[in-house]
Amino acid sequence: MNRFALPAAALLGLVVALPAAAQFQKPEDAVKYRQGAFTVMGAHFGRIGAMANGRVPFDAAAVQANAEIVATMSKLPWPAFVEGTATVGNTRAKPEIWSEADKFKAGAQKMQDEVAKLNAAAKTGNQDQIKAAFGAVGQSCKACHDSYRKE
Ligand code: ASC
Repeated sequence: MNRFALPAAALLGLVVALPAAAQFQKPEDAVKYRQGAFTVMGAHFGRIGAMANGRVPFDAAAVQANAEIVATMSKLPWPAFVEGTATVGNTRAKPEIWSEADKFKAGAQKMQDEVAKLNAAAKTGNQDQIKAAFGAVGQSCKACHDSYRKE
């Protein structure tokens, strides 16, 4: 391990643990951050979907690489749902995200859990397991979109 590895890990832990609002200079920055995280996650999830649905040939290594990225990205958007950012910029976030914070948090956790299972399935290379896990992740995405995202 190089001499920067430990301080870098400690810094990442600190950043993740900081209060949400303190991580963003402006409300707009929080909106852009969470949208960016979801965009990257969706792009890589979509590449797995193309293989799960047979639109492009199955490639176990590509599934693994994309699932790893989805797993990392799935952890990032949540601190960016800063209180008071339901009307900022072009957000489609509904106010229920904050008025039903416990339910929103549970949905976010469910998605991360299903993504972790997809990542585990990806490592097996088993297409049936990957397809099943892909479907469960998609449902967990949709559940929150239905309740907490505007049209
Ligand atoms: C995707 C993607 C989503 C989810 C959702 C599942 O590929 O970008 O937001 O699946 O459409 O219903």
